[in-house]
Amino acid sequence: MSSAQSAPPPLVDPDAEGCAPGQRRELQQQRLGELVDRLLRADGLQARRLRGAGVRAGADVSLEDLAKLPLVTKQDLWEHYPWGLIAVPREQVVCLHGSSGTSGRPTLVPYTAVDVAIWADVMARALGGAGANRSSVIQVAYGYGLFTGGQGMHHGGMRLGATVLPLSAGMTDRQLRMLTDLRPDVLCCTPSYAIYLGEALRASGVEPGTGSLKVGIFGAEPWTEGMRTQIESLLGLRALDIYGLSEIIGPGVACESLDSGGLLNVAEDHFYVEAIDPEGNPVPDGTPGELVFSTLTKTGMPLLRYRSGDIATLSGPAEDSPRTLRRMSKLLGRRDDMLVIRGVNVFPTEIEAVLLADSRVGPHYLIVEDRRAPARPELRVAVEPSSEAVGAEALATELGGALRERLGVGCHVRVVSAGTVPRTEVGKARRLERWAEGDEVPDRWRVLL
Ligand code: DLL
Repeated sequence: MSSAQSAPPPLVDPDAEGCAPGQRRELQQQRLGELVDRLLRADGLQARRLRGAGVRAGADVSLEDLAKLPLVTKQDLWEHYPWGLIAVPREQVVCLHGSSGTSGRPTLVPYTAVDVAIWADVMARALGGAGANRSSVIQVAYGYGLFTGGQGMHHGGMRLGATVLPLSAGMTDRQLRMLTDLRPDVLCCTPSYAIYLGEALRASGVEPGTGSLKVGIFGAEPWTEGMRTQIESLLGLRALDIYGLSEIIGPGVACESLDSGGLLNVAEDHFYVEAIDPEGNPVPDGTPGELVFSTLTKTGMPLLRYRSGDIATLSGPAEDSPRTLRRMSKLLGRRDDMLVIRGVNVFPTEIEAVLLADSRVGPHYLIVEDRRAPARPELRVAVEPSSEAVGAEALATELGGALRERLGVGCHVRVVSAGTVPRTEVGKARRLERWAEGDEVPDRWRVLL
């Protein structure tokens, strides 16, 4: 770890992270042309759509006109399962990764050696921006497997020259043992597992701040500023956000650094980012929009204008930082997670922000969108008290009031006994349930009615 956390951590790749924005734009323009040429040569779905839009060569396309080009969606990838929109001969594919997805069918993504090298580079930058260096020991508690979390951190840590401890997710006793025996300074895992681990650490008698950890790099699922505070106090470290998606590369598409002012630096020399409204029009910086990425340099499954479904705001680089990359906010939600309750748009993250701002609420909770009576959709929230001393009735009433004020819509809050909400040890937390017309409410959730 860099010893002085107040000084910005040094750039791992100064040309890429610190060049003048105008110079980067020229590089992006050149790479965009090369990407379009690669897609046209591959002669697949994206080439057909490009030709349909009148594009005959990379030279026809400019960054200014990008918004006029066709978009690619997850549906397109599913329709080309299992090899996706592969653009190279199969022999050039060195590995596949992907995500299990909520609708059953995984999204698989083929990587070439070039792609893995890009991934290692952007992940080394992410780790460096968090203060890690060659002497760091990085405990990787993201899952290893098809999921990109473990492997992405692993590639980046090795590229940085640090020592990687590939524990994967779960087996909490072993995680605690390694924290004690090897004294890692960097922890990488999902934010929900960070809380789980922090609670386990505390239960084992270790006081926060007395351990070796200095920074944690948490992502792969939504988490709020409230969770950040909770994780920092449980684990005694600085908690940073990292964002990515398998379709684009995995983790490392964007990441917070110690000096990025709470926003995430986008690796925009490799992944050009746009934010669009539901009609597909670009939104100005600072306005929430759906993130759309173009993989300027990837070769296995290059994507032009991939709709991520993720909502965030974009902004320029941090002032006074050597990093000149554009930044994105923490994710505000997903296009398809947006709940419309009696005409009011609600993102689960807004509910979480209210819950986690109240110290009487424990870290495990569940949000239910109840549409069993389609004409009268309801929001239900189950929370666990943070201690036995908490008065359940008063908490439920006060949270109900705070939620109505924040969301503009009423919400049924139930305080359930500790241990009722399912825990996440491995994989991503599920904090949102949806009940549709005709659904039976599972027995364990009758308490919510
Ligand atoms: O979750 C890649 C990743 C691994 C990111 C480890 C960070 C750390 P997928 O499994 O394909 O890839 O899921 C991608 O997860 O579209 C977001 O909706 C969500 N997501 C990823 N990072 C964040 C984050 C990995 N920091 C999907 N905050 C994305 C909120 C996130 N949601």
